[in-house]
Amino acid sequence: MLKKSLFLLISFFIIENFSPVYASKDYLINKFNDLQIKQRVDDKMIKFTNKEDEIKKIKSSNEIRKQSFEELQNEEIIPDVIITIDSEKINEEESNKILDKLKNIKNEGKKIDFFSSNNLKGIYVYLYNSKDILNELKKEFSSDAIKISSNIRLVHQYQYIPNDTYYSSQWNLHNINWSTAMGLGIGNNSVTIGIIDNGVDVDDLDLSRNIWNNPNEVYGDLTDNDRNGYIDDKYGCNFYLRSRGYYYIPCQKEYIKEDLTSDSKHGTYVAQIAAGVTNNSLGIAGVCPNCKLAVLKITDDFGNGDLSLLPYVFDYAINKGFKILNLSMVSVCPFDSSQDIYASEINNLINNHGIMLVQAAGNNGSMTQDRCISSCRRFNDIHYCYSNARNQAYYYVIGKNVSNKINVASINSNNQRSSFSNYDGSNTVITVAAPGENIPVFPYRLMSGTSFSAPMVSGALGVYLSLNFPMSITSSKIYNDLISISSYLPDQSISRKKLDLFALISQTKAINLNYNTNYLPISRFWSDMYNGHLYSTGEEAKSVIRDYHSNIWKYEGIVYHAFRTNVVDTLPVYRFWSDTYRSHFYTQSEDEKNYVISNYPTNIWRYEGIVFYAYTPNRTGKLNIYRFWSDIYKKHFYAAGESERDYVINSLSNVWRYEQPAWSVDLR
Ligand SMILES: [Ca+2]
Ligand SMILES: [Ca+2]
Ligand SMILES: [Ca+2]
Repeated sequence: MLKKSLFLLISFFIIENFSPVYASKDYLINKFNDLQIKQRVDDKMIKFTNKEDEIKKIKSSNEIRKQSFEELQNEEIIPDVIITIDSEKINEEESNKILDKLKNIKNEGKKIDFFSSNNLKGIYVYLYNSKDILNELKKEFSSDAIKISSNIRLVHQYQYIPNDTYYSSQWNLHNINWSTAMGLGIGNNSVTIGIIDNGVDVDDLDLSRNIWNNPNEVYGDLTDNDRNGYIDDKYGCNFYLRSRGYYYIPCQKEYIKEDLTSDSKHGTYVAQIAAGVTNNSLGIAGVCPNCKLAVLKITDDFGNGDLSLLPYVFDYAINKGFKILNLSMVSVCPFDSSQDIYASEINNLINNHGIMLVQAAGNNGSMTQDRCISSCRRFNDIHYCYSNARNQAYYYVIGKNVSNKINVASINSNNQRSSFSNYDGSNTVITVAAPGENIPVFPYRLMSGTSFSAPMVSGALGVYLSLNFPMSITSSKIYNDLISISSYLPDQSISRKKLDLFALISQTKAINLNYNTNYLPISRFWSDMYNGHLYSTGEEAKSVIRDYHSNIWKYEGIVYHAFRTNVVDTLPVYRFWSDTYRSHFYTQSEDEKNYVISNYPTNIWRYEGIVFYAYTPNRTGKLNIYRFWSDIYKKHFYAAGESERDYVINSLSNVWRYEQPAWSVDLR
C-alpha cells in the first residue's frame, strides 16, 4: 500500500509542481487524499447531470428502499413531483378522479408512491419520471386547486424502520406516519427542545446522546463560565431549587433529574418520546431522532411547583436559542379566573422570540372551559398556583388566549379521545390531538396521559423546524402549518385536527417549493477534516450528501435560497475554487472577480463562473448574507442573517474575521 501511495504522490507532485515548502510527506498524503475526493465530486457532478442515468439507477434498486440510519442522517430526499390537491377548492369526486388516474398509470419506467392524508387536503405523489404524467394532468385538470411542483430533484420514497427494541409496539409513531416522514428528514441537532418538567435523567441510556450541551459552560467546576447566572448549567438547570434559595450547585446532574428511587419518572419519559436516542438497539425511537433536549426542572420530584418560575425558564430558553418548550403539566386555576397568568411573558416567548410552547391539555376528561374550578392561594401578594405533573390538579392551560400557543389533547390507537383527555368542543383551546394512551417508554412500560401527547407534537415540530433551519420562520407560520396540514379527526369534539408528521413535512416542502420554482437551495456542509464549510447548490448538494461520510462533510441543511436565473434586481454571484485551501470563494462584485482572476494563480483561486443570482446587499425586507474570512483556515464563511453574523462576531472572532455584507436573498 505504501508503495502505491508513494507512486501516486510522485506523479501528483509533478503535475501540480507546487512550492517545495509544502512538500512534506504528510502534506502530500493529505493533499492526495483531497484530490481524490475532489475528483470523485467532479465525476458525480457530471454523471448525475444526466437525469436519465439517475432514473436508471433508481429503477434498478428496490421499490421501496430501507435505509440505514447513517444513510438517512446524511440524505435529504425531495420528491421529483409533488401534487397537492386543496380540498377546500375541489370536491371529493374530482379528487378521486385524479387519484384514480394516478393509481392507474402503468409502471413503465415510471414509479409512483401514493400517499394521502385522511381529508384529501393534501395528496403527495412521488414520481420517478413524470413529464408525461404532468402534461396529461395539466391538460385534464385545470383547476387552481391542483398544485404541481415538478423537476425538483431525485426521487426516492423511503420508509425508515429503526432497530429500537420496542419500535414495533410504538403504535404512536405509526399513527402519525412517522416512518414515512423520516424519509424526508430526521431532525437536526440545531433544534433544541426544552423539557419543562420534574426533571430529566440525563444519563438515561435512551436519552444521554441527545441531551443538549451548553457549549460555553464547564461542568463541575462550580463556576458560572458563561456568566448567565447559572452555575454548571451544562444540560439545563433546576429552577425549582433555585426558587428555594439553592443557588450554588442547582444545575448539577443529580439536581436536575427526578428522584429515581421513587416512582416519579415523568420528565425522562416525556423527553424520550420527543427525542429519545433512535436506532441504538435499545428502548424506543424518538419522534425527532436528531433533536437535542434540555432539562428545565421546575417542580419537585412529584410535580409540585410554582408557575412564577416560568418567566425565568422562558428567559433561559430565549438566551440559549431553544426552539421548542414542552410543558407536560397543567395547573390549578389562577387566583382570578379571568386572568391569563403570564400571558405577556408567553406572548413574548412565542411571538417575539419564535419559541413554540407546547402544553398538555390536562387529564380531567372534561370539556375545556374558561371558567375555573379552583383558585390559587395568595400569600404576601404572590399568587401560588400549583402545577401537578401527576395530573391531579384542576385543568388549566396557561396562555390560552395567546396566539400561536399549542395545546395538545390525547387520542388512542383508534383515533378516539382518550377518556382521561380534556377536549374542546369549541375548537378554541385545543390546537391538535396526538397519541397519548399506552405509549411505550424505556425501560418498557406503557404510559398514558396528555403529558405524553404533548412531546409527540414537540418532537414533530423539531423535525419540521429542522427542515426549515435556519431560514427565519415565524411562530404563526409554524402554528398555521400545524393546524392546517394535520389530518382531520373523525370526532371533531376532541379537536379539529390530529398530528400527521408526514403530511406536515411533505406538504410544507411542497408549499415551499411551489412558492418560487426559480429558487435554488443553497446547502451548507461542515468538515472537521478541512475545518471549513462547503456551500453547494441543488444537485451538487445531493452528490456531496450521497458520496461522503458525515465525518468528511456534515450536512447542516439548506441555509437560504438564491435564484437559478437572473430576475429583476438580481446580479450574478461568481465562484472560485481553491485546490490549495480546499474551499470556494464567492463574490457578487465584478471588480473583485476580475481582480482575483488577474492576480491569483489558478491553484489558489480558479474561476468557475456564475453559480446563482442574488440581490445586492442591505436591501429592505431581504436576508443579508455576510462574508467572513479565516486567516487560520484560509476559508470564507457566509453567515445567513444578522443573528448568525452577530454570533460569529461575538463568539468566534478568534477564527473568523468579518469582512462585509455579500449579497441578499428572499426571506423564507
Ligand atoms: Ca452558566
Ligand atoms: Ca461551570
Ligand atoms: Ca432507542
